[in-house]
Amino acid sequence: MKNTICVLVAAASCCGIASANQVVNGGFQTGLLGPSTSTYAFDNTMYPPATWNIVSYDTLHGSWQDFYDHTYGDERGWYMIVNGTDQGLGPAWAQTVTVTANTDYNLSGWFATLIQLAPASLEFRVNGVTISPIFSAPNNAATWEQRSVSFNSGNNTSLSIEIWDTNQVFSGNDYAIDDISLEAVPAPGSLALAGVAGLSIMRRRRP
Ligand SMILES: [Ca+2]
Repeated sequence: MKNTICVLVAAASCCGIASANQVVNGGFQTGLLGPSTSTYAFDNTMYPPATWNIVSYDTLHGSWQDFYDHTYGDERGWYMIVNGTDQGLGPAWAQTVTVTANTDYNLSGWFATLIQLAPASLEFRVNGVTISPIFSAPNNAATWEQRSVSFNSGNNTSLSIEIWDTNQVFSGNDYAIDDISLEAVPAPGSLALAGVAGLSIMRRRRP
């Protein structure tokens, strides 16, 4: 039994399955949105609602605070800024990712508020279906905070993972996103290991 456990641990660690982020350019370090998409409009002023841009420090809008990204916290970093929608629309951010079927995943992102006024009410969704309670962007401006949710991939091998804004407030409701991550948890090797460990405990309990 011990030999079996060792093999499973080695297999999990050698392949790096546990730590692979399925989101491409989730830190926006290309300076571009792609391959992610948004149903909002790209805008260089950021004054209209339902707009986005990718910035390094200057958040463009005259009333918003300027600050560095979450990835580096200095001039090397890039992040997405969003002027929240006041009319519904689809996801502010979305990306279609490859997943393993029937696997638990943790979806997370770092969020900041651009102006301390009506913080955005956000949701994580998969294929348009809500998988998280509504969560608020940080109350204070220019402070990065992580939000996350876990879900099971079901029968899917490809999913659209999405961030939706449900606030629909015109004034305020402006936020930033960085370092979006989708990782399998626990690793397939750990799941098998837990199964083996459970079997071992059951056997010990038998008289
Ligand atoms: Ca970044």
